[in-house]
Amino acid sequence: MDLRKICNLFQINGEAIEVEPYGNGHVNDTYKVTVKFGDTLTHYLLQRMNPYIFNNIGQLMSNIQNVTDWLRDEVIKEGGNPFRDTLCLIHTVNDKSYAVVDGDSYRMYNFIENTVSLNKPRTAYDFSESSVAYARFLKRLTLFDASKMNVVIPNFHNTPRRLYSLQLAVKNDKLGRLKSVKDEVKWVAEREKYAARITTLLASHAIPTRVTHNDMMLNNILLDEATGNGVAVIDLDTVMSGSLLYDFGDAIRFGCNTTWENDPDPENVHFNFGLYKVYTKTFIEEMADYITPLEKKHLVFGACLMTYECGMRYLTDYLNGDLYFKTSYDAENLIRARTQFKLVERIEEVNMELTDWTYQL
Ligand code: ADP
Ligand code: GN1
Ligand code: MG
Repeated sequence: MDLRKICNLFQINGEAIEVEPYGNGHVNDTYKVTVKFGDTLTHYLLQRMNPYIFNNIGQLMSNIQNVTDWLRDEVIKEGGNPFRDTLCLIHTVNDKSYAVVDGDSYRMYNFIENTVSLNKPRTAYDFSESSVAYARFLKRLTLFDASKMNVVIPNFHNTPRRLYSLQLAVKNDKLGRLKSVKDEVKWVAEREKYAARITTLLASHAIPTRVTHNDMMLNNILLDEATGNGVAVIDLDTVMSGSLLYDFGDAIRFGCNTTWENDPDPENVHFNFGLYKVYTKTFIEEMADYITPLEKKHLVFGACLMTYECGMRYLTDYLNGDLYFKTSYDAENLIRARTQFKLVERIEEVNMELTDWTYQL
C-alpha cells in the first residue's frame, strides 16, 4: 500500500505529500513524512514495527504509550517542551496508538526538528550531552511503576540466556556456517564467567532493578543539530526493567569504539579512553544522588559485558541466517561480531585502570 495512504490513517494535520526512508536503525523501518496544510509543511515520523522482533505489538505499544505519557508529564513539570524534549505518539483517526495495514503495524510520532542522531560523536561535547540526556531520562522514570510494563522481549539482557542461544545456534548450525566461526565460538566460551555477573547482582538485590532503556546507543539520542545539546531519548521499544549498567555499558560500547561496527579489519578497533572519561564524568555528576557505590564499581564491567553480549548476538544471528539484525551482505553479522570481540579485548587491557579511575569520581 502507498505509505502516504497509511499516513492519512493518523491524526495528521493536513495531507501526507511525501514519505522518505529515514535514519539507519537496525530494527524498524523508519520514514520522514511531510504533511501539507495550506502553505504549511509539517513533518512526522512513521515507523513500521519489526514483526520478527516484536510479536506482540499490542503489548509493545501499551508500553510506549505509558512511557511517553509519563515522560510528557515530567517534561511539562520541568517547564520543558513536550513536543521536542520527548516522543509523543500521534494516534490514528480512530484514536488507536497504531494502525495495522495488510498485516503490518505502523505508528507515528512527532518529528523532532533540527536534531541529529549520530553514529559517532562529532565532538566530546556531543558525547557528554548524550550522557546528560540519558541521565535525565533515567531520573524522569525513577518513580514510574515498572510493574505496568510488559516484557516485550523476554531475557533481552539476560546474558546467560544469550550464551545459551549461541550454543543452540552452534548445535543446529542451520546454514553450515559454523566451520568459519570456530575461533569466535571458542573465544566466547573462554569468557563464560562474565555472563551471569550482572544478572546475579540484580537477582540478589545487591544492585537496584530500575526502569531502563536497554538500547542506549548514541544514535538513540537526538542532539540539537547546531549546539549539540541533548534533546530527546528515542527508540523506546525496549524500555523495561533492567540495570543502568546495561544502558551505560551500551552507550560506551557504541560510542567509544574508534571504528565502525562493520569494519572488516578488527585491528582498527580501539577503545577511546578520552570519550569514556567525558561520558562517565558527566553521567556520575548527573546521577550523583541516584547511583549506588556497587553500580559505580561495575560501570566498566557493564561496558565489557554489553560488548560481549552484543558480539554474541551478532554471531548467533550469523549462524541462524541473519534473521534478526538487518544486514546488507552475507558476512556482515560475523564482521560485526568480530569488532565487538576485539573491543572486549581492548576494554580488558585497560579494565583495572578504568575501573579505578571511575570509582574515584
Ligand atoms: P530503530 O529501532 O530501527 O533503531 P529508531 O526508533 O531508533 O529505530 O529510529 C531510527 C532513526 O530515525 C533514529 O536513529 C533517528 O535518526 C530517527 N528518528 C526516530 N525518531 C525520530 C523523531 N521522533 N524525530 C526525528 N528523528 C527520529
Ligand atoms: C539494535 O534498533 P537499534 O539499531 O537501535 C538492537 C540493540 C543492539 C543494536 C546493535 C531491539 O538496536 O539491542 O544493541 O541493534 N535493538 C533490538 O547495533 O534488538
Ligand atoms: Mg535506534
